[in-house]
Amino acid sequence: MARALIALGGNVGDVRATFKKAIASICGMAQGALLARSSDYMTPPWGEPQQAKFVNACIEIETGLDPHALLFTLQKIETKFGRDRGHEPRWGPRTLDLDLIAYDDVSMQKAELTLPHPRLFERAFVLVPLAEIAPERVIAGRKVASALAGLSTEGIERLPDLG
Ligand code: PH2
Ligand code: MG
Ligand code: MG
Repeated sequence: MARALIALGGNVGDVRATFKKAIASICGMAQGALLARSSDYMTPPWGEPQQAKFVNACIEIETGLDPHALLFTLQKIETKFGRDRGHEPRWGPRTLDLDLIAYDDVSMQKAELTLPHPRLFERAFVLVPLAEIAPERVIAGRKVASALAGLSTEGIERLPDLG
């Protein structure tokens, strides 16, 4: 079994309800188990500021799938929850985005999949939830908590747990 870190994001619909169902789908479809789940965070939109705030979170799972099979599974789950990759602007609004951040210590650069995620260290909306569940994790030679210390977290708010 491998361990994978996955970032969740969305800003269309009831995103927190979508996350709950999507996490159950991920665990079912990835022959996996949920090892950790961060809180949900409200985050200012990055890339394209003229849109609703996002909700972001991170999870760690154990999975029997290889990286490509896991990526394909995450894309299927995005589609199931209303994502339409063919008809959406690059940094625009979406119901559900599932990004594979890291898979064990695998490093790969393929057109369809780069591991660890190449833009991880630019994005406080990924590092804040990630630091909640894996502050000591070293990814691409950098400790998550220290990578976060170098970024602005302005406007990022932890949301209270849903009952
Ligand atoms: N995802 C995007 C574009 N911008 N901004 C935040 N805060 N969080 C996201 O998950 C996000 C974004 C497109 O995938
Ligand atoms: Mg993303
Ligand atoms: Mg994505």
